[in-house]
Amino acid sequence: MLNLTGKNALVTGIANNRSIAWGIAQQLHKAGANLGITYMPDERGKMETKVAELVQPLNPSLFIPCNVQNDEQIQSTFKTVHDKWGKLDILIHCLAFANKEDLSGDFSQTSRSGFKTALEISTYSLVQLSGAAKPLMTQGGSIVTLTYLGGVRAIPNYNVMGVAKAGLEMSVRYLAAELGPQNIRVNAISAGPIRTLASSAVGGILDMIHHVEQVAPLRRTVTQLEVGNTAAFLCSDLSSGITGQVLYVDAGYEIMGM
Ligand code: NAD
Ligand code: 0WE
Repeated sequence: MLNLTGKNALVTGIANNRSIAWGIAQQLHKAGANLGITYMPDERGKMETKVAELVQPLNPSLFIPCNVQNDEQIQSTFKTVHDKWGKLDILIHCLAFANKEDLSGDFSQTSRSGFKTALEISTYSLVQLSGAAKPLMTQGGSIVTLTYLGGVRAIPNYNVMGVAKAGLEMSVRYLAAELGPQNIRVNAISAGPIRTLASSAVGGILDMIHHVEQVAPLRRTVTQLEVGNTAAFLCSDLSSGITGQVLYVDAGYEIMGM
């Protein structure tokens, strides 16, 4: 049975009720995990209010601002986890960002600063959060991140985010190799396209979803809750032998050649 009672889970990346991280948080809660939620702070505190209201039914015992571009916020996030929980069992990394101008047009025109931004927020953040989580995962642990097929195939307009996801997937392997001896497992879920805040800001996402509905073996897209169930599996003892892997939760789309 999938049982996460007694497990402390830190979930990043909830922006609204369409976020993949929200689907994951709900399934971890359902499996009995004790939740800590981080959110991306903004000047007016709108995000804090919105996310706090959304997650309230899941009774999170921690609610912490954490912009991954800010070293102090990362440090203080894990200090809070240490002080309030003592140990951490589960880390969900569910965030990405590239400048909008770098998600269309010619990849060769990506600026140095746009390349840096995408890889800092979308790739380096997994390395940094994992490094901070490592000393707190004293009873082993599970780290799960979200990736996309655009990290292994050239998908129109995904551009610099594809490079960031390729780096993310390789970071999963190096982290798994490093943290395995401490019984910390590190895996990625490669989700098919889902309408979220991030994806809806991308031109042509509806056409992509329509394409997947025609081609994927299951003839549909996947939901945030399906991704959440796979995340719960990867965080549970049911997956105790799996580490360093990229699991496709994409209605089978990845296997198709045409
Ligand atoms: P989303 O917009 O709901 O989530 C993205 C999150 O990233 C937001 O919560 C945002 O606040 C956070 N974020 C951005 N910059 C940040 C920073 N500097 N510090 C901290 N947090 C920051 O969109 P989503 O689609 O749920 O994306 C979540 C993850 O899923 C991403 O890694 C994305 O690449 C991946 N993914 C999405 C899809 C899809 O089609 N939606 C498919 C495969 C993988
Ligand atoms: O990883 C993603 C989304 C990543 C993303 C989206 C945005 C839009 C708004 C990162 N940064 C930003 N920055 C913004 O300003 N996905 C897997 C969803 C997605 O994004 C695409 C896709 C798909 C699918 C972009 C181009 C083509 C396909």
